[in-house]
Amino acid sequence: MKPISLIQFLIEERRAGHINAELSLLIEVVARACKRIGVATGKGALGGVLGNAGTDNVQGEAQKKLDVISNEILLEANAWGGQLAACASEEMEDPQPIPDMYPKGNHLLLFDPLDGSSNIDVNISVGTIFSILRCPDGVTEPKAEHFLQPGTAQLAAGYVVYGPSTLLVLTFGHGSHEFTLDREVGSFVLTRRDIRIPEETAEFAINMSNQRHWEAPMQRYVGELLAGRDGPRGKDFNMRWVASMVADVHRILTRGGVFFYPLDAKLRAKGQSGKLRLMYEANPMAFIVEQAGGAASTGRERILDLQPTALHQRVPVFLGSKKEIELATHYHVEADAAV
Ligand code: P6P
Repeated sequence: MKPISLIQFLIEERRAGHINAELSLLIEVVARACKRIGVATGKGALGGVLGNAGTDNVQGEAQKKLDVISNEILLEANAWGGQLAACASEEMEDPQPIPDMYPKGNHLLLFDPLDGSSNIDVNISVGTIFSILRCPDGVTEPKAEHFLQPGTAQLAAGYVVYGPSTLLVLTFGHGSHEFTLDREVGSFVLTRRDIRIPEETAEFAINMSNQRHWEAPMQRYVGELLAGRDGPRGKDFNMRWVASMVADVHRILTRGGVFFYPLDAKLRAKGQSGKLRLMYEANPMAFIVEQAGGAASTGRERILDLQPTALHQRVPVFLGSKKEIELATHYHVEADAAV
């Protein structure tokens, strides 16, 4: 059977009552903007856009030129469509309102325009992560507090990974689905419907260089994986760490696995409650992973249940194959209870 395009898929989902016309159109606009981001990142050195922009983002991190370009592409693409009331981005301190000359809609869009951008200059896959919320009724000038909704309130979430192929993974609460960009035609084509993450795995992703800073339950859990078949788990584990969340998460959605960015003593010393951001990294990825049969926690509680307190707040992230996330979370909860 001929594979269907993103647009046809969205129309079918509208007929099924899983999505409304405004949200469907918003997803198409974001997907189209991501195609443009893919073109910009794909030019590499030829595009004159590698390297640092010479500015820092709200996180105090040096911005890559492509961070700024990707952010602009998403803002421009979403300004005139009429589906949004405002946007929020990792690259901007405050939400960006829709310009007055355009109609406003009932949605809020949050994004990390180019996650993993430190990998661009070494030609490793990077990606865009986005989350869509409903704008509270009667709010015409959304402020940061209007974005502070728990992950369970997300209407849709997705990422685009700019790798050997450009892939969009999308959920709006009825499974997680993968689309591959047909670069000759310029459209996303459905390549995996209703992705399922295996509940078991033998592959984990974590930045091992932080091991000495981890909390005891994290040391215990990873120590058991490293002990392999001679240890309590009775099997050998493999390790991957791309240092590009979108690439690591996509591998997990493709063949299972677990991803950890735990809170550790190094982050605590900086006064941070994690490395990754809740609103536009952890929440959208948690929604996608749960819809694919996986699990996502902070090591102590379900990510999607968290009540956000700040637009750029950071959280620990454990996500992937359900049984492993449940075990790692159990070790942390058990350790807390023993205190
Ligand atoms: P580290 C990229 O900067 C990022 O936000 C995620 O994409 C990635 O998983 C993580 O940070 C990598 O962090 O400390 O290993 O460089």
